Amino acid sequence: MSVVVTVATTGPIATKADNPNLPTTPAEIAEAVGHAYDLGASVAHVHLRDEHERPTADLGIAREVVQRIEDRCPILIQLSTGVGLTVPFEERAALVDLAPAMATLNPCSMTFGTGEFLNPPAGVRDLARRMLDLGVKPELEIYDTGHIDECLRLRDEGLLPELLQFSIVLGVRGGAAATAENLITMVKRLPEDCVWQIIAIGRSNLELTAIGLALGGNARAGMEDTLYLGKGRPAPGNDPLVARTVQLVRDLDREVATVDQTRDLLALAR
Ligand code: KMH
Ligand code: ZN
Repeated sequence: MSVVVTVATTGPIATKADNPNLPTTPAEIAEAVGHAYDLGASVAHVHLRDEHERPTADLGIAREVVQRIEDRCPILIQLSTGVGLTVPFEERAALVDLAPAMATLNPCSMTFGTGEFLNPPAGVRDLARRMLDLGVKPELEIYDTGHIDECLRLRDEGLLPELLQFSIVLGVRGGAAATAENLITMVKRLPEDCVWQIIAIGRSNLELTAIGLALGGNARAGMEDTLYLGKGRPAPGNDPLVARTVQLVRDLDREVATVDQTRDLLALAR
């Protein structure tokens, strides 16, 4: 089966002070996404920043970023409703009203680095219902095994569409560590008939992405997940991170999915 490659150019926390090549303005984000599309990515996971590089759910900035990406390429847009730790849940949730093809759904509150990531049960349910009504496909971000159980509860409550789509996030302080053992444990706990990818934060990014691909998962690449190409080698941008992931897919004798194939593989609304 073809592999869906998602690019995550920016994320909620790092700034240009951490790596000056991090795209943060709408033009920079759209340009990085456009390059990733040219390299083989079919999904863009998008975080927004304000003029001070702070994470934001500002709808004007969101519209501008979406428009710039759409002007550049037909990549499928997945807006992050995680947004950033400082942005209130209701503002984050309102982003799905722009009706992107996809958006993230984080099922549980947790410690996240040195901060708090708030995803209250009632708010998560309202957001899931809104996404279902709007035909916005949720990508379920799971940071520990209990998050899988919570997603299955949402499914049983009729709040999720067919073909659950999971991101197994490993390496966030407050969630499961980025180890192969944790990845295998999480994969074994997933329901049958779902699609998934590993989001490996930090220095194990490449190895765990490779293991995820070998286990049959999809792949994600970009500066949201690691600012480095290797130890002591800051990434000069998103391009080499995406390019090496696409190469990895091909070296494993799998094909990179086109946008059209991705729509089918992820059972997206047409
Ligand atoms: N950077 C991820 C680990 C989301 O996009 O919904 C967390 C995140 C969630 O950014
Ligand atoms: Zn994200």
